[in-house]
Amino acid sequence: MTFPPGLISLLSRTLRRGSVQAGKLVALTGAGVSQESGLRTFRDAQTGLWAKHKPEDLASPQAFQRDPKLVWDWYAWRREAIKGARPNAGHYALVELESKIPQFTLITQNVDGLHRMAGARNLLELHGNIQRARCSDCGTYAETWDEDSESVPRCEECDGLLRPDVVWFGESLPRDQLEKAVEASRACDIFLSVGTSGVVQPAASLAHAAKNNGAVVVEVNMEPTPLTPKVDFFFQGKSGEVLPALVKAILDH
Ligand code: BJW
Ligand code: ZN
Repeated sequence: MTFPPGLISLLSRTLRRGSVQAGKLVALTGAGVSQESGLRTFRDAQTGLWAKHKPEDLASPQAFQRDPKLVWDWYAWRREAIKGARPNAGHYALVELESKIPQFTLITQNVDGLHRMAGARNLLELHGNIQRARCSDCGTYAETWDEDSESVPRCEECDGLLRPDVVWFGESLPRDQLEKAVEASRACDIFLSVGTSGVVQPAASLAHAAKNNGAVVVEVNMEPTPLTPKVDFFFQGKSGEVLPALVKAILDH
């Protein structure tokens, strides 16, 4: 895979090099990055028991209110799939970039924890983490719960229903994570959008905030997205192949 020399020289200016002020890089990831770890992307067709449900109809407070058991079971099913998943070459390429770039921020919409498992450190999780649960009434975090229970597990403090600690449609994102993400996106020199359909707000607006503040925007995706016409560089392909090749090109520069 070859990359435009102009982009590679721009990217190499973010590397740690003596005392010269290095450029800032922000990477935003979505479910496509975990696809090569065997996890289905959010908007992929669901299989088996879940084929008749649209993910958008399950990931909401209204769905949980209507049928808490259905929503809890969907997340339990997804947690089970994530249990066996391991980070892939795309996750590790981003960790390698982080080790070489002093001003690197990774923003993820993924709730699967694979970036952290790969070793990412300066990581902002915008949509929470599927491995955690909290009370839907009092907000207390639960350390453990009975996954095989016939009903939705309950809070030890107030007996409220437990829910996954993720951000559903219509809910606010964790304020500190979002503020840091907006700040980093506005201040960066290069913004890399990887494996996201770019339709869910406010995450989707980060690339535009970066662009409006003068950053070069680079996209990696299997398919064009609504962001593609606005980016400076678009690489069509799997993140587990494109990202390692891009990192190699920068480090060989
Ligand atoms: C590969 C690949 C490979 C495949 N390599 N690529 C402004 C305008 C209109 C609406 C709104 C607005 N502001 C807010 C809203 C409402 C709403 C929203 O955005 N709706 C849109 C759908 C229209 N946003 C919200 O409600 C947010 N809250 C909020 O803003 O609060 C204030 C507010 C509320 C209401 C009104 C106004 C203000 C909260 C959003 C929370 C999103 N939560 C979810 C669920 C998390 C838990 C769970 O996982 O169940 O987060 S939804 C889902 O989408 C999940 C994802 O993180 C997120 C993004 O999806 P992602 O990652 O992009 O995945 P996919 O599947 O869509 O795409 C995968 C991509 O990968 C594809 O492009 C493939 O081609 C590609 N790919 N394999 C590279 N190997
Ligand atoms: Zn409670």
